[in-house]
Amino acid sequence: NQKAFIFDLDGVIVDTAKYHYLAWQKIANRLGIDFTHEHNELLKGVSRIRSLDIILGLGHVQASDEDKNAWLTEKNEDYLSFIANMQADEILVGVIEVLDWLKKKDQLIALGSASKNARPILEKVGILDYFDAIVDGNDVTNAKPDPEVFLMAAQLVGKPAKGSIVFEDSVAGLQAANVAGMISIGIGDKTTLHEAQYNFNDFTEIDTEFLETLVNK
Ligand code: G16
Ligand code: MG
Repeated sequence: NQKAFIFDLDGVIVDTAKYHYLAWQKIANRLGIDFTHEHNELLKGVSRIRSLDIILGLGHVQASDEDKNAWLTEKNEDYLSFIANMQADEILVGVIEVLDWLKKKDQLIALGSASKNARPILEKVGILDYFDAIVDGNDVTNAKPDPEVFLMAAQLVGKPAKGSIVFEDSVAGLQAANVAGMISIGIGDKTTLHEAQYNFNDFTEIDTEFLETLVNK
């Protein structure tokens, strides 16, 4: 048996949410918008442009397209400087063990991320070669919770949606996986991620016995 195992990036493979937060906070603060860690939860799995709209909405700030474009560019430049020196030690716990097991069992591994910076991040942390397919924010037209990103990933590795597995840390991402008819696995807080079919706090809680059942489903 061979299945497509599709991984989200931010919050699943690496903890880049903190860098997104720092970059957005700088812009929010300048505009006098209070942008807390709780607010940052709203941006998980959400595209860059939609993230800015959410932040501006929090502060009831109206802006021209010109201003918005300038802020989007600034945010990404700051984000790029934060991720510039990322290394393997920023891979979240248990991820490598799961990737290694899947490779050993000849399973298909794909990335399904909203980020336009996904490839350079995988490269920096040294795990690009594990992936049989990568679908990121540059490839899709419809952002999560639209299932496009995951459907494209399964298609690229030649597997049907049914039986494909998605690891996600965001509500929007889990909704996308469920709409796609895939097996959704929430990584993180179970209460927030109650729409997942299975929940784990992190990858150290996922044992090979469970992975084996997914392969044989
Ligand atoms: C990620 C993050 C989001 C971020 C989005 C776009 O998605 O969770 O917070 O806004 O990518 O990132 P970028 O600005 O780098 O294109 P995912 O799907 O990997 O969790
Ligand atoms: Mg994520």
